[in-house]
Amino acid sequence: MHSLLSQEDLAFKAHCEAFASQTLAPLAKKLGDINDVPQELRTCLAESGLYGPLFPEAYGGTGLSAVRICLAREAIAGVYAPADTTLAMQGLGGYPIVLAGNEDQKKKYLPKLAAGQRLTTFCLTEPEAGSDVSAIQTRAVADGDHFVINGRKRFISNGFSADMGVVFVKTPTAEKPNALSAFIIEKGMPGWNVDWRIELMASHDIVEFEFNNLRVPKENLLGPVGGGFKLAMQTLDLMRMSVGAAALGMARTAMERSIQYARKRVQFGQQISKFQGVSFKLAEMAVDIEAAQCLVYLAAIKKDRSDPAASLSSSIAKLHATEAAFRCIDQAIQVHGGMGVVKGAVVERLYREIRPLRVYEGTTEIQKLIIANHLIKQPK
Ligand code: COS
Repeated sequence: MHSLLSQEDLAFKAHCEAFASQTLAPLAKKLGDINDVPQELRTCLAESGLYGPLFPEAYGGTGLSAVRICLAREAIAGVYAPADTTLAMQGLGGYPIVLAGNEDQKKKYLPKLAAGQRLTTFCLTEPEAGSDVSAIQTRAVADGDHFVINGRKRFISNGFSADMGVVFVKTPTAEKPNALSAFIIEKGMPGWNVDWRIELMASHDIVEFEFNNLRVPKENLLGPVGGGFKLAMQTLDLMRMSVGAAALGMARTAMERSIQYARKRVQFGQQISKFQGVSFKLAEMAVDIEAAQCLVYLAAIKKDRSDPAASLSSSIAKLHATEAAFRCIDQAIQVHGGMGVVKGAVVERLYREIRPLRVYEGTTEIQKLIIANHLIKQPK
């Protein structure tokens, strides 16, 4: 598996793992369940070097690298999910600017995001537009040298803590009534309003925005009018594989904990790892994890090579890795028995944390739709 990665990527992987165990794990213990991004976590991530692969070198990053984004998420997600969410949101909110920003926008925003001085978010989902992105109802209307945005954006991760974001809104024209456009928005703009702090099954900074006459300068239009749908899809193409990487990290933590527990727990006069019913579960986890790792790394390598099949592979990796991780964590609880369902147990926490990954950035069913569309469209 490691032979898929370059020496430099392996060194980055080791760096991420050391950061996760030596710096992040103690901070996770101290901060516990959080539904915002406290300053300590901001500083810790800013100093970690993990934002680097999200941004080109010219704008303060270490060079865009899907492989390294995945390695970073794999290393930290099983240790502290809120840190992983913050890293992911910096990608979801930053990558549209990398892709479609003009020089002024890139210079203004990207170095601060790369340095972790500002946190960003990605405002796509709405109450009536989740899987069906084209059903977005939030609208932008031109008004002098501004656009005025009205509407609601639901399930916006890091929405409470974010200093800025990228929002996707309808900008209908006679020829394209469903055209979407993207804008860079900033906290403090008149009309930026967090209406509802949503509580999820696992702790998470996630909100619903109500944009009430949000006034956005025209220079904050990101890419062309009508270019929003493709920009959102291209961003998800990169980030979905990294959801798979996060799931992989969570599954690995669950397997490691299960191995430790099965070795030490004694029942019927022997370690439970000696029972096939238990050891086979560990074997099945290892198979699931290795397959997920292959798919995630393959998708990321394709992305970094600008292979047109990267979008298909990203959906395959996300689908398999999140489903496999859910199976692994469920089995990990089974191995732990009663101790697995005690509130605060690592596998209990992972069980709550993994579940949303099968939903967000496109449900498993949406990934199947995308995969099937690719297959059907492929020339014979
Ligand atoms: N990259 C570039 N362009 C893309 C693209 C991609 N990955 N996917 C689609 N497009 C283009 C298509 O080529 C098509 O272009 P033309 O109009 O020029 O032909 C256009 O976008 C519309 O594509 P399509 O007809 O496939 O759009 P649909 O409305 O059927 O939606 C899905 C497609 C379902 C794939 C999309 O809505 C989706 O990804 N939904 C899930 C959204 C999601 O992940 N939500 C979670 C929110 S983030 S937490």
